[in-house]
Amino acid sequence: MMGKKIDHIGVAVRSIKEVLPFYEKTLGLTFLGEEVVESQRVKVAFLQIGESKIELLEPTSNESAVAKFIDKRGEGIHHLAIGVDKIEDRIEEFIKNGIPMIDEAARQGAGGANIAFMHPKGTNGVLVELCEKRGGGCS
Ligand code: CMX
Repeated sequence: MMGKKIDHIGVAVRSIKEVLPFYEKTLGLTFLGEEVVESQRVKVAFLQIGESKIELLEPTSNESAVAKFIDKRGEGIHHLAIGVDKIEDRIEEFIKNGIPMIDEAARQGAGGANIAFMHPKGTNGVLVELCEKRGGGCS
């Protein structure tokens, strides 16, 4: 099987600070930390939920893909991240099978993980992230 588990679900928010009490206090999830991913123009925060995580995504610029998403659709579920092994092999397979990839090579995401996004036009409207951990987290 290609996917090992759901690594995380990405949720687009206007302000991590404003929504964090809902996830931490109301839902009782454990806050794992936050970081800025400059290349994606987002600040991210992770919360543990079982063996998976919720990733809150706050745009740091109006040019960010997440800012564009919130403008068009409002806050809400932004992407599904699937944990995989050998991400470069997975990407190669998908390209060979004509599946549209946003990233045709893995790049570095939050926590130093290797990630690649698949285009929602090839996945029935869901932005899917492939995520390979090399000791760190995924973004
Ligand atoms: N989920 C599902 N569909 C999405 C989407 C999302 N998150 N974001 C955009 N789309 C859809 C749009 O609704 C639109 O559909 P229609 O053509 O049917 O209207 C289509 O994709 C094109 O959207 P757009 O607003 O014109 O935006 P772009 O084409 O400029 O960009 C996308 C869309 C997915 C290629 C871009 O957002 C992208 O490259 N995303 C991957 C990177 C990313 O999201 N980074 C932020 C998170 C980083 C992290 O986790 O570290």
